[in-house]
Amino acid sequence: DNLKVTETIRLNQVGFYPDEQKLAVLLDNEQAKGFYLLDHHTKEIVYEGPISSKTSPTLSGIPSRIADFSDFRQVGEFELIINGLGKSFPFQIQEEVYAELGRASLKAFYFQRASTSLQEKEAGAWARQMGHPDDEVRIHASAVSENRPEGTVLASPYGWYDAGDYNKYVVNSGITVGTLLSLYEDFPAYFQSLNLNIPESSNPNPDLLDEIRWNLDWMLSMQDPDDGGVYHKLTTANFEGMVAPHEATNPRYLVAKGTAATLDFAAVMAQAARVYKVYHPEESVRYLKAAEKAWTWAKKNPEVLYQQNLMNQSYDPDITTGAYGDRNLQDEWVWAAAELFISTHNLAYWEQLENANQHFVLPSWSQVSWMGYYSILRHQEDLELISPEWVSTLKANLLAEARTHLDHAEQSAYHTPMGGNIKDFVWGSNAVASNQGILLLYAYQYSGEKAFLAAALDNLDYILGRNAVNYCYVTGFGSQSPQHPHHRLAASRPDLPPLPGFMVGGANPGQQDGCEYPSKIADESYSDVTCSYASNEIAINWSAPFAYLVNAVEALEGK
Ligand code: 9MR
Repeated sequence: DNLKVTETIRLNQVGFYPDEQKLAVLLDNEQAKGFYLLDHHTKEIVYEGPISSKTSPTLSGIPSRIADFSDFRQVGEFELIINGLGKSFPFQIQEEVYAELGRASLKAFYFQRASTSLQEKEAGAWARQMGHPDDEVRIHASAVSENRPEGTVLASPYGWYDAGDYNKYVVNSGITVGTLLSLYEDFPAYFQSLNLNIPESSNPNPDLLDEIRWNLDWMLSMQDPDDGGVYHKLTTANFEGMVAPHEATNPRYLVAKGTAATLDFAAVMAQAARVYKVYHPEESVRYLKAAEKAWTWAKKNPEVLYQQNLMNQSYDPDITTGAYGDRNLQDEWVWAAAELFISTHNLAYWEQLENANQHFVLPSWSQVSWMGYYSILRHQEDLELISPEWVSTLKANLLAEARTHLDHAEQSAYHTPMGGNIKDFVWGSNAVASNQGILLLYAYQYSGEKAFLAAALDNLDYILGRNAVNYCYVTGFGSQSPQHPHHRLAASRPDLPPLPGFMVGGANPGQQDGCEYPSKIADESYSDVTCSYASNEIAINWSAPFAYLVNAVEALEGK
């Protein structure tokens, strides 16, 4: 019992399914040959196994070896011991081992709600006053039009705070909502009974759909009803201090309409139109009209890029918050056309898709073509109009890309697809790991090959602790998780633990925040300090793919 936890053993700090792969990684130059598992409560030895003889170096050059206990299927709580080194963090082996994590990852969106107070019944210790009513938002000089001249004040309430900051950005909201609606469309049965304990939980509709509506309602108000164009963002001129929502009261503005925001809006509204048809038929009609109107605006304004620095030179006030300034909109056209085509079967949208680039590109806020392609594959049976060759090219591209990730897992020090390419370590790298996981789950479902499911779980293991920093990157879960996320809701309540269920951005050698980091190595570039917005912020577009991965795995595995 006097064994100390050792930093040399890295594993998923939450746990494993009884019937799936279970790996730990040992980082050490020594000669340990074997490991054993202890029951965390009785301290009995329940399993013994060898450590692999094969080593592969980490990015910092330490040899890593694998302890594989996949064939240990007993449920309970355990720790892994290596004689002479110490023990691992404790972990569970259970059916539904990620059920609570899955709910928390979605409840996180409720915590991000703008324009409302949170009550103790739902928010517990994190109950808070109403902030950002957004009932009087000013039109920014970059957004004035004939129908909305200078001095216009509008209401644009609700929505989720984007991230650690309190602004609301359509482009980033777009991929977030698209990812969550896709989660629902892929596993509708799972969400019929999933209770998130939100204010709408007592109504008969799935809580996930109620939560998403909070943001859809806001997005609708970002469209100019006269011409269908969509404003890029609703924001203060500059980032506010690390204060509570009700203390962040600087004026907020609707900023410039743009084609990226308008197409992302069109995609999301078209998808929402079909998802909400049964639950909210009238809203569904509204969503589709909004989507079509946005498309029409985009057709007339196909290349209006959001260029924050250039365009604000002559504007007052200057806007310095998140830019989400995409320079290439080909993928936004694909996503919008795909969702509109699926929801309407109108051939005009198919024409936009027919000759589009079908190469696989991992989704991110600026790369959304595969948001559309995933949807087409999901609905392929209802779309007789499409040529079978076109669909099989898509599927082949998806599977080929997924296979490269199997190779990456084989070769990498942590046995994870994540990090197989050094370029995976961007700002928000944990969302890269999550989105790779989503790709791998699709590959599993389209091929039936279990290796893809195992690789998706490898990336989940990465996020939950089998990584170069020994962190479970999700607040409130695991033995060592972020304590100081760059998150105004958390930083303004230093008396409380961080709000739970949020995955932070993760390792990012760019280190653009200039904070102190423990290392310059790509996968070690993580710093658990409030200062570090480039590695330790939370964001809705990272929460969404993480929530997809965890909940999809539960939906597929759950008994
Ligand atoms: O996630 C965004 C990342 O891809 C960009 O490199 C970075 C710098 O522009 O911005 C990130 O998004 C931030 C946004 O601009 C403002 N809210 C917080 C977001 C997460 O850090």
